Amino acid sequence: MNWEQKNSLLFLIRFLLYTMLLCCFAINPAAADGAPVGPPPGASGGIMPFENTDIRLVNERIDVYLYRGYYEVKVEYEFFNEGDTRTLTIGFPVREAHPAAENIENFLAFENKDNALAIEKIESNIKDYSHFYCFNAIFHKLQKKIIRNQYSAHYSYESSISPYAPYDMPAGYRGVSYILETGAFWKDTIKQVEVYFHFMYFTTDDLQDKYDGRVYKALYLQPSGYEFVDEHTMHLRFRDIEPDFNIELFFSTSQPYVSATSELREGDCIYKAGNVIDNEPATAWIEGVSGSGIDERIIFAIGPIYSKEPGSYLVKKIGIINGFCMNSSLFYKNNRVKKVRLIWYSHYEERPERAGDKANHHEKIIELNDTMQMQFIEFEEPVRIYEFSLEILDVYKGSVYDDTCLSEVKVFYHIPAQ
Ligand SMILES: [Ca+2]
Ligand SMILES: [Ca+2]
Repeated sequence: MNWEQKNSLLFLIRFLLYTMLLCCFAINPAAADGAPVGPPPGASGGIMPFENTDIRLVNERIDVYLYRGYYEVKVEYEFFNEGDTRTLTIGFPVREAHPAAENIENFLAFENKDNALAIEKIESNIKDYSHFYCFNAIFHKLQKKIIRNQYSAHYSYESSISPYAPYDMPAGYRGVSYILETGAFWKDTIKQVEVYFHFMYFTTDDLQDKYDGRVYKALYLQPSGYEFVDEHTMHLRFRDIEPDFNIELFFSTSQPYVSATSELREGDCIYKAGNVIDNEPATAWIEGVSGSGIDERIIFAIGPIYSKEPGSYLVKKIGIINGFCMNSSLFYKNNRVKKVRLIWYSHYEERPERAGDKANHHEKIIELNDTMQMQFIEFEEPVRIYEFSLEILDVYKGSVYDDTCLSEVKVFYHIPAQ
């Protein structure tokens, strides 16, 4: 590797401040902006970033894709070399993960269009960083260069209250972080940094404040100043910055946990309860008892299920796609729900079915339409729901099968005004 060295008192002071800052944020597995790296002066083994005086990081775009069990990050850097042609080792530092979270996986680097660069994992010389993913890139004199990185990572503390959290968070939050500070090792300021968070398995509607005696925000982003581009995309922009901060996102969705009193099995295929929350009308929950499935129930736990704390959500309406909506032929061959009992509990109880707390138990009987469109159970005022179930009371008979189906159930939450 072609190492470069630069060492000034000023740089060391800044570097110390910078590593101190990192310690404060050591809560997530995180990767950072690629920085020019080299061996530290007078030390053997390990590497650390150094200040670069020729190459400017002009623009940077960070796309974070939030999936159910992990997230994926894609970064595109646009560099401009104001000096002579040189080969530089760029290091992407990886922070030691919180023990509850896993580290970064599948790290890749590309230059120009799709030219993959060889990656070498090198020990870090910096406290809190376990190693750097390094690759070499040639920067030609007075030339623009595009470099892309991508990796996947696991969310931090999705199921417990973290003692490391920067503010009080109840259980069930997911954390994502990206260290922007290392971008400051390039020459001058970064002209523009754009960050997009893509919600791949939920929408802004699913972001939900939590209540358990107090209110916890569903979305916490540092720094603030985001905007929603659409219901799946959040955007942040910085102009002309020498980054001295990092990006920290915590979010809480209210994806229900679904179960049912029975599920139809046909060979390897299970028409499981979870099919009603996959945002796919072509998949359905089908009751698994002989006959029409009267009295069978599908149950939605929407409260913070990992928590022993009482908690609940404010629900404004529940959307239902009736029947088996893969196509209209299957819709009419199978039963559809005609009458349903909605039962809900406002707060957590050890055994809600048998509980004697009448104030916590609510129900409502609803007639559903025989249609493939989404229909709604609306509440006059938002109601507090910890858990609810739908019980089949009557059906529209199918022309072929005596199996009752539901394709989708979507909970619409009340989001309080700011
Ligand atoms: Ca479905
Ligand atoms: Ca049946």
